[in-house]
Amino acid sequence: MELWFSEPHTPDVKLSIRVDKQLYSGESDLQRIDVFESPELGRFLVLDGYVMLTEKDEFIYHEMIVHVPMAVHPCVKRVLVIGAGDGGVVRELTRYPEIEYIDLVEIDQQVIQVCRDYLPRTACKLDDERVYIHYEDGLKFVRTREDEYDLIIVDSTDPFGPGEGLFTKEFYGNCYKALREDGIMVNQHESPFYEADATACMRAHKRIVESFPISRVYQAHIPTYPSGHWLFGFASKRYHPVRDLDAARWDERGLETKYYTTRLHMGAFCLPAYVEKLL
Ligand code: AG3
Repeated sequence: MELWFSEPHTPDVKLSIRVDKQLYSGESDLQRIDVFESPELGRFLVLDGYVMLTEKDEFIYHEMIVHVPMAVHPCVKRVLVIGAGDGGVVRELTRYPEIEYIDLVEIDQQVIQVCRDYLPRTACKLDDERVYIHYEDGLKFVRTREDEYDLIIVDSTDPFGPGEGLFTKEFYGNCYKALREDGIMVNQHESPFYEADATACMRAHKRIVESFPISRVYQAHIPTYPSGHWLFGFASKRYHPVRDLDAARWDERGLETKYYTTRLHMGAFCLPAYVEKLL
């Protein structure tokens, strides 16, 4: 018998992935957590029925959410990561020796445990000595911080359920306060393609525009997310994401990447006409 996992992307469109076996299934206090093994996409993590990552394409998301701000800011030492219990963001960040510490704020302890157990490729750097894990609501955590971080990365779920608060004006305002005078905030911004997602994404974008002097949107192609066309928000107090990109400095590091390049970085901020119109 064939086993398939399906995620509805709209009431009329689904993504289906053939599954070899289910490695984990459980309920935390906050959500349902599943991990499957699949022939085409490797292992994949599902929260409340939505695919969070697959081993085959997570590099795209994690490289784009980390290397874009890291190639712009001249010296990142203190980083706050919200969500991201799978460890993918932390894995990419720990490749930068100048980073002194990373506060990882994940609301669901069980997500981290399941990822440690079943997704070693993303969870592999969660024990790095610079990483401090806080099991807290990111919304509350940022309220208590001021003028501390060079970079905040918001790796949330979709804008409903446990991640909802991470798309609010209050949250973005507190992130602004928690950043130092030249800090950058990057967040995952959903897809512009299907109407319901696009509406959520535009609402969030408007709130960011109101909270930060510089705010731009960039894109990547992530095959397993709804429509495959994914956006990220870049919000900043001082640096412009393209004019302040120091490509020579980043290229000199010699970091090996599978998706991100400084050439692609510049193009990623050029958006399709229909997306420009939405913003
Ligand atoms: N966080 C954003 C995933 C959103 C996917 N949405 C969906 N499948 N409907 C990804 C976490 C990776 N660290």
